[in-house]
Amino acid sequence: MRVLILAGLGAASLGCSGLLGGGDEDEEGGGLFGIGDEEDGETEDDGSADPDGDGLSNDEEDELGTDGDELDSDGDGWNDGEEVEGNTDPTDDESKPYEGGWPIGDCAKDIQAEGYDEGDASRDWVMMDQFGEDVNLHGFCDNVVYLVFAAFW
Ligand SMILES: [Ca+2]
Ligand SMILES: [Ca+2]
Ligand SMILES: [Ca+2]
Repeated sequence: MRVLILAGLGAASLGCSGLLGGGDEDEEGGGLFGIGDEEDGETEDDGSADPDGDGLSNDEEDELGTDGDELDSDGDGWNDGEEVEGNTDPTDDESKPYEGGWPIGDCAKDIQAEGYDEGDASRDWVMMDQFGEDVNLHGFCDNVVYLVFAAFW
């Protein structure tokens, strides 16, 4: 009877070791049994994984030309996912979301400027806002823009 109990504990111990083992090496220093070596089975080769946590999968990062291991590929202070959501270029540090809070329209890159006559799609131009940030007219393409001009002599 006593021999059977010991044999049962031995089998249970081997079962736990097998479940938690996860590999021969502790790759990320998570301690015994390989805990933390991989998050939810994600690996860098997994196209649907997001190892840098920017909200973009490895496949999306490949398509955009961004770094799948870098939260902010162009170093402009905005992470790649925020840039895609904000319709800016995550590979261009000059292109970033408008800090004044106004969303940049997805249509900004599709505008065909015609000129300055009545009914024309205006050429794009840049002005500085109250925060000292450059603002492009075409960035507001999804919105009604009310322009006020004045001249003084
Ligand atoms: Ca990512
Ligand atoms: Ca960025
Ligand atoms: Ca950018």
